[in-house]
Amino acid sequence: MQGERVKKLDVFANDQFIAALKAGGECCAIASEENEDIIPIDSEISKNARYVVAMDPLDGSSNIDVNVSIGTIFSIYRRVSLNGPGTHEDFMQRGTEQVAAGYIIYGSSAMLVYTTGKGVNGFTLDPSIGEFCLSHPNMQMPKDGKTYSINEGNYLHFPEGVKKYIKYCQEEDKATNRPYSSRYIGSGVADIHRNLITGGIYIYPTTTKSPKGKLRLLYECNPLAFIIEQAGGVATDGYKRIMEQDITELHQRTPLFLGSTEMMKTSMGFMEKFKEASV
Ligand code: FDP
Repeated sequence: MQGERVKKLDVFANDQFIAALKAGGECCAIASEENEDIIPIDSEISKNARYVVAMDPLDGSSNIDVNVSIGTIFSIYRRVSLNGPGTHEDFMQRGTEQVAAGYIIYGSSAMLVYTTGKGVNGFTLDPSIGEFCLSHPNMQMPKDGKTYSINEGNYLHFPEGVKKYIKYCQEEDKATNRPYSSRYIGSGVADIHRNLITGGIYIYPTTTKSPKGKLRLLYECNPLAFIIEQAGGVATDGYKRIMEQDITELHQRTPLFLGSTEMMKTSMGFMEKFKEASV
């Protein structure tokens, strides 16, 4: 490599997105999974910037080295601070305040899935012109599905409602198309993108080891929830809507249940029914 330093892809992606956002002039602060604190932008070009961006520059990090689909997730808020570089407070807004959100999935093609709160559109990268072109207008999540996505290796540590729901998914029942298929890539974007297109449910619950869940509210769950709701699906923490959660920390965690309306209804029914057993 003739003296060049080789960076891990997630660090490289973070640097690239930060540089692009700083050069754009629309963004006055960035919050990233890769940075402990916010990155305020203090430059001439950004002095009238009205937005802040929260991002997970490369989601699914365990899949980077094994050539499996990974993604980028982002969320855009209007600043609440008045002027100058953005502040921590600009990010302490509920998911319902998002102006726009999206993800890019790097799979058999690269695709941008994006919402501004008026439905969801998908754009596929045409490498010959270097542009994302509208390929999936008005994406709608099927109301029901037969795929469940969860890291079943953690089964013993799941809340009782999740354990019972997994057993329900595995039972035979012709009328409801069960048993369902289990599909878990381990890249949130890839699992959720598949379920958005074909119908399904993605669950990352609390575990006895991670009592607050694993995923991050600001730059993973809120943007994904915004997209899924806009496509006609549902996103909760097992009980309550993700986008209505209060946020007090940049890297706050939350359990996530997200998917087709009917599957969400059933899984949340199990959570409610076995609430006591999990406490
Ligand atoms: P990763 O830690 O590999 O970045 O964002 C967190 C995330 O991936 C999600 O993309 C993925 O769905 C989940 O964690 C995988 O976690 P487990 O390995 O615990 O299943």
